Amino acid sequence: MADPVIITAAVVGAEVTRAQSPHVPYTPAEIAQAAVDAWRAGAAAVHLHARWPDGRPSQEAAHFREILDRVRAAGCDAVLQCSTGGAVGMGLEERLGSLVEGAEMGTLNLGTMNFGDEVFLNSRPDIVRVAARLRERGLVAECEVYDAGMLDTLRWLLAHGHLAAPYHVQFVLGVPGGLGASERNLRFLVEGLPEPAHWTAAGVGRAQLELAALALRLGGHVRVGLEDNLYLSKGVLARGSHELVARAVELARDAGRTPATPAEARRLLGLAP
Ligand code: KMH
Ligand code: ZN
Repeated sequence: MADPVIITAAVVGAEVTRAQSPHVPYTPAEIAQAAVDAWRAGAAAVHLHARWPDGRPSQEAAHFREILDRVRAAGCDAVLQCSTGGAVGMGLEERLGSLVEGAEMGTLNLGTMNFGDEVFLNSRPDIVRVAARLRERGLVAECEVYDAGMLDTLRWLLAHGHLAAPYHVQFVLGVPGGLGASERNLRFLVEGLPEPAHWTAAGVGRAQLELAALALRLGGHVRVGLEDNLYLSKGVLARGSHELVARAVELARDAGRTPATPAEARRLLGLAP
């Protein structure tokens, strides 16, 4: 019997804009509302970025604090995961501004890569620094893997004591510059995971729901939401990440998997109850 599936909602990233979809949340209030809506639709965890009110990416602690406070004030008990990736071009200390009180997980991006037409910088010393900060704050690392070699970096971190269980692996496939979102690629990555092998898959763009269906079949967890994909189906914009979460819930049921509650997600992720 496969584990319950943790559905993570990535409600806004650093790249999508209101010019692409009017449903992209910007202010802390809008982002918090998107997170709560996604939780109500069945997400057990939310992956969070922040924006300035004009839409520019922000890693300001004050923005993250406001988002987390609003989410909890709404009675939402979803697992709260803050991005340390931020946006391409940000400095490392700026990126770490997101790790505020109340966060439970933080992302750990496992390598430098082309990210569209830009370069997402994550040198090995910087990765070690982020891992140390997560450990100091008592946060579980969500290891973001965009390409196959990043799994070797994961193994290196583990072998050198920079990272230890509990940690979680997030395969983000389909970023232009990273590994494509194909079944062959996901199977290859899953086979290469070190133990304990807890993983989620996120497909970028139109691959999102297809990759979610595949991850469900392979026993993994899924991430959906506007950070990675704006469309519910061809030409139909999702009116929020909650619509994509609702679709992921249907796909889970079709695959014979039960959506995890936040309490179940915390148990699976090794987080405090
Ligand atoms: N915005 C991307 C450059 C993360 O959240 O840690 C990085 C990102 C990863 O979104
Ligand atoms: Zn992100």
